[in-house]
Amino acid sequence: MKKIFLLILCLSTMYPVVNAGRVVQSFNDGWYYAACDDNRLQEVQRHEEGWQQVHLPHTWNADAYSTRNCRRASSWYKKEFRTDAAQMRDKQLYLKFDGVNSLADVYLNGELLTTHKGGYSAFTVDITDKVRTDAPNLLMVHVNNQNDRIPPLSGDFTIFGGIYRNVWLISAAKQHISLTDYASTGIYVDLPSVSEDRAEISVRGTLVNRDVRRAVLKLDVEVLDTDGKTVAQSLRSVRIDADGAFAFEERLQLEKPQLWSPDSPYLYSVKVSLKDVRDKVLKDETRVPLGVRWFSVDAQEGFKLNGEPLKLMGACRHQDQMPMGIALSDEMHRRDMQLLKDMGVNFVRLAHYPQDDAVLRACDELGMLVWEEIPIVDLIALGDEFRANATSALREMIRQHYNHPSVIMWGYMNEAVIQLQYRVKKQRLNGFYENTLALARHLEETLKREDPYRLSTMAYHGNQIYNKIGLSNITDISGWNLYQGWYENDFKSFDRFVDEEHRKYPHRPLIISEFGAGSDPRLQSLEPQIFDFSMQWQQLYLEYYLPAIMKRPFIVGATEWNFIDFSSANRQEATPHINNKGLMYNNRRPKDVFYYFQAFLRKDIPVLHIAVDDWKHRTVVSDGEAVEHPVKVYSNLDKVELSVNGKKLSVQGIENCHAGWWVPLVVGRNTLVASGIYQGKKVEQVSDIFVKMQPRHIAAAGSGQLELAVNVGSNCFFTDDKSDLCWLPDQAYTPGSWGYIGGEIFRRSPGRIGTTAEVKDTRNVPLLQTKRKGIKAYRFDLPDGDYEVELLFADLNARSERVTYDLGAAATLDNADFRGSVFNVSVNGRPWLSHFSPAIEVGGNRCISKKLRIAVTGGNLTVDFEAVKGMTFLNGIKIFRIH
Ligand code: GCB
Repeated sequence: MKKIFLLILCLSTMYPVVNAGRVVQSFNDGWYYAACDDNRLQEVQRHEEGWQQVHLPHTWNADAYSTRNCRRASSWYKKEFRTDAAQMRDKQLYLKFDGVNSLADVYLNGELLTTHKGGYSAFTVDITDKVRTDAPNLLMVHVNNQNDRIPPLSGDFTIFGGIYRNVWLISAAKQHISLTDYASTGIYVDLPSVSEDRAEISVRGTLVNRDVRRAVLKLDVEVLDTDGKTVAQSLRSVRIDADGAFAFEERLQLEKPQLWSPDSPYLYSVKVSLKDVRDKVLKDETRVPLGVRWFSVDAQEGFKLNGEPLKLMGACRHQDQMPMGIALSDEMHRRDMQLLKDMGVNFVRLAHYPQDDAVLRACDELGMLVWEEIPIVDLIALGDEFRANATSALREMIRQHYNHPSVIMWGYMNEAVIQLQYRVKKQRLNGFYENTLALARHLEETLKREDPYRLSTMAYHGNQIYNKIGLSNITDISGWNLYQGWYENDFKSFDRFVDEEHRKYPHRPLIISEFGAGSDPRLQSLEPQIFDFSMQWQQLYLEYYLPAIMKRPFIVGATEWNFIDFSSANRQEATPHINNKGLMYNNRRPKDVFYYFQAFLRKDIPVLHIAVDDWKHRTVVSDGEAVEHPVKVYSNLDKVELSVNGKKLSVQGIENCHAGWWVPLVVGRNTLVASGIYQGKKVEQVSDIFVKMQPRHIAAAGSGQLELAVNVGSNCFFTDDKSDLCWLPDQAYTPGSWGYIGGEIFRRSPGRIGTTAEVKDTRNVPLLQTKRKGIKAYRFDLPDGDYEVELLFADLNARSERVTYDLGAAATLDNADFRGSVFNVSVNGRPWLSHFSPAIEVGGNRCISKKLRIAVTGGNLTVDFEAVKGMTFLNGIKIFRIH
């Protein structure tokens, strides 16, 4: 034993394994950031002040979650670093930026080395000839997230600025695999012919020699299996001239390959290494993943992977997380893909831009098929510059993610003409359509030239314009973003739309690239309505869509919008700055409906979920009698039994992955147990809900504690998530109880309650977004005593700015433009607010609360409203018993 060890030691000193190959180091530490909107390097260099030390990844827009005015401007990053002469000997040095949003000028020691346009792909800079070895180097990066020539020009997501992905320092030997080919790996693996029996593998790439001498190298291309065993290999010598490049293509074969699929994501790797022929020194080596699979798409039969039909079912994914915006770590990206996989999807649309390589790598490993796209969203700019930037974004995406077997389709436009109707005069529309078409044709051509093996796609909004102008004729697959039953119409219009589309264009493969509905856990409803943001409407919507998609074989696949609640600084609605169509909250806590997807998509595990996580704390209205509340279970079992507080309710068959029970509830904790059988074994889930009782007939309820709040003009319970106070859905007054008298529900547009406009000065935005207009009175029949009554108002009609700058109520009232309301309010016949105008007092779309303490003697508390100008209205009312 000892002898063998000695021998190995001797051999290894005689023939040392020399590795002069590349070293890739993170370059994320020791940066400084300044929010300085000045693009002149010298000026900025002079500033000593205002620099803040940061660690990458970094964004300066973490405030996008709380304001629509987040910073779209320039900022600077700087970092000092040292290199010594020995380190640099025979080396090339590169910086690789994985993502800088949106424009980056990179300066080293005062010299501009490169400008990169586009915020969602990587770029590399060769700094070899510019680094100093005798003094510290100063790297400065000017970043701008506002540019009208770089896609996206528009879009429902925040354009977070910053160096928000990793930066790497790469040191390579003079002879190496190209690192500057659009920041790709420099290697492209194709499968020109592939079957279960044999895979023909082509490995292309470019080798560079940055030396002053000609190089003679051994190029070794190997295919390794998961155990690291070489299963195919090609070896050859190459000569590269001084300061030259060499393009190679090697062909290898694999017999009886293990195929890659969502169920069995077997990954080979392709290892490419370069050695000096004479001294055997390893000059460079890199590995890229290889998944052996083939796929096709057909308008009638849908998608096939490895010859087998596979319905593509998944979700779209934006990349932000509160509070770090889009500056996510690799672990967070991977976690998201794992969550998607856990939910059971086989397909993800990376919308609306190329995402971190960690995402793609995770998809390869987990077996998730990918649609990736560049960010041409809603609008395109005329002119060559936009076209050039879009083209390079496409080329970068394709080259950088070429070797990920998970990717099956590249996209390049989302709802490309949706903004034109608002922004462009009718007579100029055709010109814009022509321009969009020309760009699409150019990008399609570029895409196919770059990658003849993948499918092309784009997403349209549910409008015939794409068919009319011919945009839907260009790609291999048509993507439709369809929101029937959310933004418009009803669920059934979805069926009509897709059936009609398929009838008219039977040869076009069709994907539902988006479908979704918003939800806010503070809003719950026993009578959910379209666009009310209640959790229940989102559930109904998705419970309709999944089977409708599944039962149509011509629908190739579908991606729900969106996997997470995501940041969209300009969005208003119930949760301003957040698009809340997620199946998960932004912190990645699943909404109940996540489990509907899981039950629908997974058959390999039992799914049994009592859908009460989003509504754990309930307030029910009762005069002491037993109250039954709806409880739903999401499951993939055949039948499920539910019990509450130890009492069995019933066994119900599961249809469309859910069943519902009316559950008798008691005040306080209620323990629910769901159980069923999966593959002969019992499965069970336990959940609690907590109940508070609110009397219907307050007068008869005696003189106990009383706090009753009403979400006036709404069908929803609204729970203030900071105080847990529940504002009950509105109701008409009936004697002995409480409710409104007169008026009607306010609708900003027909069919939808309330408004989507943001209401300021409140955390409880949706409570203020609904109201009752033309209201005559609000009445509570209650025991005598001392009460506090609170009224909530927000004038949702007034033009806020003009009103706030008016100098006096009288002036405003006379102003013809003033659309706000003015009214008188009295309580139990006593005048309270005279000529009251919420808009004059605080401005339109702002919350104003009025409280009054009053002794009630006649058995009721009645608030009367009388219009002076415009209409009376009320958004919320609360009474609280003091004594
Ligand atoms: C769409 C867009 C997407 C939006 C989504 C929505 O059609 O493609 O970017 O976020 O609708 O939620 O309205």
